[in-house]
Amino acid sequence: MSLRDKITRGERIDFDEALLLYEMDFFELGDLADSIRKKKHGKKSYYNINRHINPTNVCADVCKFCAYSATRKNPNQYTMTHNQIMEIVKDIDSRGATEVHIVSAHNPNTGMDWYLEIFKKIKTAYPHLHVKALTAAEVDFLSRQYGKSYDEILDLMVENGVDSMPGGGAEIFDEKVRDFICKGKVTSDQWFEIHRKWHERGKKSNVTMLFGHIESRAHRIDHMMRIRELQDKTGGFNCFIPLVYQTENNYLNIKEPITANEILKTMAISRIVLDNVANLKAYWVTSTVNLALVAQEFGANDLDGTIEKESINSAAGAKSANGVKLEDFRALIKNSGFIPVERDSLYNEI
Ligand code: V47
Repeated sequence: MSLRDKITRGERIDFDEALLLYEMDFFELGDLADSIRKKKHGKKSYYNINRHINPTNVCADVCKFCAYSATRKNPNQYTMTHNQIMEIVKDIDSRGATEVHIVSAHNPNTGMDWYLEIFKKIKTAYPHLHVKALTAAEVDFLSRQYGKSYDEILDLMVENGVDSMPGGGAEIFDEKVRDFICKGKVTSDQWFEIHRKWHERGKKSNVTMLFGHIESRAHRIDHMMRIRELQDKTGGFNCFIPLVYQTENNYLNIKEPITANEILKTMAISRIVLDNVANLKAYWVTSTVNLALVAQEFGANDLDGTIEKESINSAAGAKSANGVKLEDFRALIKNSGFIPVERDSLYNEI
């Protein structure tokens, strides 16, 4: 049986087969991913009305790909007060947002309550807002910094009103690549341990992959395989988000950025390999809006959201600092031949 037939029949493929997909004709590969997308989601493309808040850029860890952290190339440190964060939340709530996505650097100076109590404040004032917050990298940082176990931190997150966890900090799971690009931060095993424990609490999370830097195709496939393995056990991942590495203002110093073809191939392959993860997000912030629209033909069924403000990827060159207008976003999805559908953070249609 050919690989194409195997995939068309819905059979699971292994590591070597997944790697072979990179050699397949570009449009044939896109067609295969698209047929899976159509079976699962038809022509619907999901988005949500959300706001990213990055409350501090002071960081105890050093990741070579990061342009956001203030301890490196960016001399402008900031740490928001809870009042400043609440002002932002008040504003977005009045304009119809359903989700706040809160991710910080690893700031050793704020105390643990600064990280956790803000969620309770948001939930108390806006119980209808979904709070997606704290990556596994932050959980690991808080655990190390304040001598608490992962279980204790995760329980505090639940108590304080965190609804789901974002997928950041995954980077590339291969240990050698990880050691080079972000040594000292949460390890791959720890990243999975934290998400497994979170899923065991009945909660959902996302998972990212940072690609287009020093990793090989095999590292990307390995990354996907590890995700598929945990998802078989817990079913807790809502969405896979391949993040395209942005080249500016960081220490990885990649001279040849990844091509659009390779990005689309990787999206399509992830749709095929991750047969147990329902949603594939083309995160327009790192892929550009135009390529995210094309990615809809290569398996992607989610375009994230309006975002409004974003600091991590835009620091490294992404053109995302001010988000995108809702009407423009819907029109773009429609004009590209898909049906824009607003979703909540757990992928219920609104
Ligand atoms: O973990 C850092 C990445 C991530 C760069 O869960 C970079 O819904 C590209 O995780 N080039 C944070 N990427 C963002 C993130 C995310 C984004 C959108 C949605 C969700 C979700 C999660 O940003 C970090 C890191 O992998 N990042 N530097 C860079 N130079």
